[in-house]
Amino acid sequence: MIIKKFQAATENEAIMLAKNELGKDAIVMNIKYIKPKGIYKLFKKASVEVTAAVDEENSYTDGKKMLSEIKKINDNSVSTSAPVNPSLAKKEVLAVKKEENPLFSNPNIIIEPEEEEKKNESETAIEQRLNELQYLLEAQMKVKKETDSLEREQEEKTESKNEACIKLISEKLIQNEVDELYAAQLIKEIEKGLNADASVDNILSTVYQKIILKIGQPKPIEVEEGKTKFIYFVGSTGVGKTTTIAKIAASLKLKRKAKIAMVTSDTYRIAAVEQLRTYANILGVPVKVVYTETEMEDVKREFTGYDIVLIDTAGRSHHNEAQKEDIKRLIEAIPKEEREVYLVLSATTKYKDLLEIAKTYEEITDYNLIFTKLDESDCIGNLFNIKMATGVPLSYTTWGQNVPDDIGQIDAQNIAKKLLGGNR
Ligand SMILES: Nc1nc2c(ncn2[C@@H]2O[C@H](COP(=O)(O)OP(=O)(O)O)[C@@H](O)[C@H]2O)c(=O)[nH]1
Ligand SMILES: [Mg+2]
Repeated sequence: MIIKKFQAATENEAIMLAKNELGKDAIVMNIKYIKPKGIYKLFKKASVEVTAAVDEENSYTDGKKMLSEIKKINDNSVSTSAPVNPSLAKKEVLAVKKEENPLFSNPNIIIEPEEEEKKNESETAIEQRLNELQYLLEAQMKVKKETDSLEREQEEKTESKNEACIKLISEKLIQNEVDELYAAQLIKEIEKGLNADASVDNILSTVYQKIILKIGQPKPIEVEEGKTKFIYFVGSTGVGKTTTIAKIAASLKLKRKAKIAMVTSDTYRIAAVEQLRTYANILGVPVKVVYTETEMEDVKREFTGYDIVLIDTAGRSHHNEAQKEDIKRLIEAIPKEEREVYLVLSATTKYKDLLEIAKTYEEITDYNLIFTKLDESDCIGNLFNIKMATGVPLSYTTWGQNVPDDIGQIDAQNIAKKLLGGNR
């Protein structure tokens, strides 16, 4: 028996989702109406959660074969006869083409994107914390009001109530490592539009919405028909460039059916070339090693007709001028309109260093940002700080070593909730 929950705006939509995924034999076991609580009442609609079940034999249609083997490639210990956990079939699956690579035609190989489930769990936790913050703010405001002198003018009182609430929100942002400068900037911008008698709900949701606007829409890698895009990944050694390339390649290939090739210029360590080659082999995509920028001509010729060429680079020192020139030449070997650059930054790096790296790469090229290792850092204030400092588009975040699961497009709502909702 497979039991799964589906959420949608209406009961019918949720049942349709269940039938689409679990097949026509799915049985609805429970229907729950979910009303958003606390601050979420303001900007979230009520939804319906349907719990549906189906017998295992009926669960997935042909072609929805799965691939879990890829998860082991971080260890470089891939084997086509890896043991299989049948319970993984409970999860959502990705359709995989049975071509190019023997792994893809192995019916025993399972892919298990648990992302959604994990995200839901962590979102509930964040929502709880955000509600806690709201209650805390309200409680503190109440105490303040009670201790205010009765003789004071009403107008003065409401003004100081807003100020006190804003101060607490600002403290929360700073506690989550938002730079004081940007916290102050954010507050200044929202203060102007607030009524003197704004509720705590109202102030909190205004800040929340402002943060979302500041973070902006994600800028992911898009496949454009009839065009080969050359995507460079730059950044310091160990931040997760190669792993991120593997995650993106898997996602573009499996979900978007894109024709992918890989290139590495990280020839300083044999292990680095081998790491990329392993991922490329598993995904069944070609890989080419380049030693100088002149070889990018061969890359262009060889990969004509491909959708996306993902280019791994060596993590060079951003202090070293000669190395900066190397990377600049490599990038400029591809015309501007055919290339994109993604600067990979780790959430575990100190803000001062992140800022310096971001500024150095600004001198080399235009870029988009990827933040890795969110799982290793409690505070994501740095992500917000770097966005505010550079103004460049944010694209992806990664939160673990698992290929291909632990990556997603920047989720502004989630980040705003984390910035406001505490860091436990
Ligand atoms: N915890 C965690 N580890 C990661 C993440 N991304 C990559 N790593 C690990 O960081 C290490 C360096 O990654 P790698 O891709 O080789 O970095 P590169 O030198 O920039 O290419 C490896 O052990 C990866 O598994 C992430 O999002 N979270
Ligand atoms: Mg690497």
